[in-house]
Amino acid sequence: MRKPIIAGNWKMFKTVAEATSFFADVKGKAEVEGVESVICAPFTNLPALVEAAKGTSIAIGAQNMHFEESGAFTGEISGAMLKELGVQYVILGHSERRAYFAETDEIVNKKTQAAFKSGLTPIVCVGEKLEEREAGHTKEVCKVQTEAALQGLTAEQAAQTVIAYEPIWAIGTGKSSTATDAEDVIAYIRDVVKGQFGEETAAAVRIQYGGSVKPNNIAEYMAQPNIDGALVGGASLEPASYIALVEGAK
Ligand code: G2H
Repeated sequence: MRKPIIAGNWKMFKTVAEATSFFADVKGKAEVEGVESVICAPFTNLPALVEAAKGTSIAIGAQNMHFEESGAFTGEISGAMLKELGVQYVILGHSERRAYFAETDEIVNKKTQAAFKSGLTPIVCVGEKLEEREAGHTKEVCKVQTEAALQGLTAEQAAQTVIAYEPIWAIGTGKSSTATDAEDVIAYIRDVVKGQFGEETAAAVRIQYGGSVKPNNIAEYMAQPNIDGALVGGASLEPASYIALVEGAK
């Protein structure tokens, strides 16, 4: 009953010309019935991608936004600005933003609430660092981050949120979490949502795995009962690879 969702996180890759060429290659192919396909691109690509995606089933997402609606925040973009373009999703609290741009759980929570206010669906990232994993704190870290990110939402909003479990040590390193390890943590995160919002919300919320997902390992993750798709960086940048990921999520 939960629709699988593949989201490409392009990070700081692709010019507008490269993005439109990519889209022309995946149009009609990275569109599989029963799978939601989302491309989260740099801000500069969003108008062209939203235009290109018209009439397709591919949704366009951003990778960040500010929590305020407007104001003196040089260099920032608001949820309303994204919504006006036709953007539907926004990645929030990615570990790269937490690590390099000092995003705290409190900031991620403000952004999650602001995303809903603007009519955007947040893809909220949680996940542990290598030292936290080695110290046996994986679940505790994910619990704290998940509860903080969802705090103040209605149960309905929480159910619509997409959570991406991304163990930081597996991001862009080629070291992926095994599917059974990822399932164990993701099932736990679902339990955390149950504690916070109840059984119905927990059963509805989609939880992705992220971290070195590739066409050759997507099936293993999708075979797990609690894994509802993937947030994919590197392997989402090539059209053939992105198409294979969407097909693999069926
Ligand atoms: C994790 C992931 C996408 P990659 O950051 O969010 O990237 O698939 O390159 O590990």
